Amino acid sequence: MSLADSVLAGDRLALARLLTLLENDRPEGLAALSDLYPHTGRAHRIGITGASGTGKSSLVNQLALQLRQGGLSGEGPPVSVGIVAVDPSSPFTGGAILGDRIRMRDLAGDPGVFIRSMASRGALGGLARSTFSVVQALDAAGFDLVIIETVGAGQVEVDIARTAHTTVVVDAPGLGDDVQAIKAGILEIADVLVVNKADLPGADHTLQVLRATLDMAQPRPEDRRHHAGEAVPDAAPEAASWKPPVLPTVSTRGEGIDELVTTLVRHRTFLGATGELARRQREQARLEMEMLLCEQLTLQWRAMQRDGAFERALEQVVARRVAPRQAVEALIAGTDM
Ligand SMILES: Nc1nc2c(ncn2[C@@H]2O[C@H](COP(=O)(O)OP(=O)(O)O)[C@@H](O)[C@H]2O)c(=O)[nH]1
Ligand SMILES: [Mg+2]
Repeated sequence: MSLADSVLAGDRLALARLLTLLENDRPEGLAALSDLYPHTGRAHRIGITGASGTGKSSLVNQLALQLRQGGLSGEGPPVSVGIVAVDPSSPFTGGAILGDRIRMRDLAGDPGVFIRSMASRGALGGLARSTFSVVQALDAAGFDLVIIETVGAGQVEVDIARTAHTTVVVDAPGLGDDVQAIKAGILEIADVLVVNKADLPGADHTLQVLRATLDMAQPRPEDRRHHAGEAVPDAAPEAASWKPPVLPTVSTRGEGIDELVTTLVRHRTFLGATGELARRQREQARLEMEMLLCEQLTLQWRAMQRDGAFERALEQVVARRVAPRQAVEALIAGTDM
């Protein structure tokens, strides 16, 4: 049986092997993923992002437990959950990953749950790209839900969050990062906001600040669609707008998780009913293709260059004799400097 067939048949060891191949950019992995791609598109992808220590991993743990026990409605059949934890701030296979494993121990041994931790890849964009691949593999493997936990710090994390259908931004009181989150442009990608650690003092204040900020920042639906570059002509305007709710949770005690699950289901319904789901899926495919195109073109171009041409051009730029744009134009034109 091929690797792709084993993954489709539900073989978890084969899935783990595939994910390792994908993380290491191995051709066998990429070939298997190409075979699996037609089987993707079924999972609902939920991105969970926010500053370190806000309680994202604890929240993911609770979400998964809830979904395994009561499904999407609280009393429905359990849904299977694939979890990808991405933490570029811990490039070593120590701390955060071990922490995630331990916190997610409640889920260990449940065949309906699969947890994968990913650390940073060296190459720029490498982490986002390998995360896309891992999420696709979990989708093809048949998980109903794929949860992607990222530390919302920079562009890479925002890119990763964009692979989600529903993005949950997690904040917590006392971290002073209400403003930081807004700076990072992270609020703009939030479909749902969670103020976790609602048991701590200051939680009400954080809830208020976020609600007020959203009221100010919320673009009108028309603007949103204009910004997205694609109209949704057949959707009624009122149905086409979604105001991100702000929900308090205490993930250490499992409080507020029911409401979060209900909201996630409601958002999924909204996406489907307004055509936004199809639009997001198209944008995701576009983002991934553009990323791959940049990467492949750069690799091809590098292979064609005379040895040291880039370094020589770099010297000229560092010495301020040539502007970066001029240097790049010369490199592409093949004029050595
Ligand atoms: N008081 C309180 N602590 C929490 C809550 N959720 C998580 N924590 C604690 O916050 C710390 C960071 O949690 P973690 O889930 O690793 O955060 P992450 O870095 O965002 O993934 C841990 O010590 C958790 O036990 C909560 O709702 N209330
Ligand atoms: Mg975490």
